[in-house]
Amino acid sequence: MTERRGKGKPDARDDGGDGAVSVDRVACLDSEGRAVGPLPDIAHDRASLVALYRGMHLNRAFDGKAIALQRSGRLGTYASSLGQEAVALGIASAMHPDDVLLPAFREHGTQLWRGVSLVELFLYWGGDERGNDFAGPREDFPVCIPVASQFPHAAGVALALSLQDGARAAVAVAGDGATSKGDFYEALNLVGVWRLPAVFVIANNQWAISMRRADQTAAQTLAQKGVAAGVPGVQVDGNDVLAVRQALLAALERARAGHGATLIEALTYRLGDHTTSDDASRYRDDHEVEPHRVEEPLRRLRAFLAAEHRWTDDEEAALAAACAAEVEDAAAAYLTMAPEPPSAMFDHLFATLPDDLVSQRAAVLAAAAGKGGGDG
Ligand SMILES: Cc1ncc(C[n+]2csc(CCOP(=O)(O)OP(=O)(O)O)c2C)c(N)n1
Ligand SMILES: [Mg+2]
Repeated sequence: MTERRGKGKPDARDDGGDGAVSVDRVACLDSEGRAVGPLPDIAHDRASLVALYRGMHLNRAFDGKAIALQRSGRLGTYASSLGQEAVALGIASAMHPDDVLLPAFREHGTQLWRGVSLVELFLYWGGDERGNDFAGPREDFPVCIPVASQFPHAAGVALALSLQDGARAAVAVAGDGATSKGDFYEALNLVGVWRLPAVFVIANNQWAISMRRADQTAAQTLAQKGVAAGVPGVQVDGNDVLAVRQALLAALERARAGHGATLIEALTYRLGDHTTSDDASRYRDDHEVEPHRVEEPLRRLRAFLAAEHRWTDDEEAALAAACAAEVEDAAAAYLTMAPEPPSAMFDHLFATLPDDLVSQRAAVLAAAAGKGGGDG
């Protein structure tokens, strides 16, 4: 692992702005999968690396199927994580099972690794609240669509965890655009001043829908946004799963030791559309995207596996086929499940329905019954 302190401008706005702030940057592998310095132990452990690689493959297979289902009218609007799989798996593989994840909406790979099932993910993206009631990590938060609102929640979770035995941490994930929100700054301030066991991960994929990173904020890096809150910020190569994992391990260790929160900016790129409702070609030239395809994380880890662990084409084909089959089976199971009645939107939100919503719930059911639906 290589750590550089304040050298160059790895993800800077190229405006020569003054007041540059030094941030560390973590990297393990270059885009061809070659070591850029001493590697962490996991790099020498074939089985663990293959497990990570499998997690990234499964993430990508899920993405592909989800988009196909949306295009054929069998899933709702979907947010792809194409190109961001190293962020997802780097986070997942560093966390303890009893840490608490507060994801945004592209952390499918993190959720899968932590035990959310493929069927539950399909259900969620199909608009079925049962997908958020996952059997696996019961204390993890569901997908968070309101941008940056997971950060105040994470501060609250971290406060609760700090009042317990201090052995657990809250990990919140969001995008570059989320760092422009008040929620982000307020939560960062709290986890800083109360030295809470929290890790805030920013998946900087360079775009917030159609807005470029450089048009979003004048900060030279997003990591340095921690400085004013007294929270150390670090940049990491977000296409390098080993580097993301190392950055998370260090931050989690710090949190568990009672030293407080860390802000991690993972530099990556959104290779796909913002969601299935978007058409990025309307605001982004393919020439810009092309070089980032070479940087993408699966290609990189595969190159390392081939060079250092004799990963073969046959093993690659078998792994891809196994992931595809797992996703197909889950999609088939999802498609055979009867949807919940429309009253489910009330039932999953409240333990006890407030009085003023009782009549609304009844009206929804009556309307559904009128259309041949019902509560059945
Ligand atoms: C509070 C709020 N405002 C606006 C939106 C609409 N919206 C959804 S995603 C998004 C951009 C998010 O960009 P970024 O934080 O970089 O995450 P990315 O989508 O790139 O992963 C916006 C504005 C929203 N979901 N929530
Ligand atoms: Mg973004």
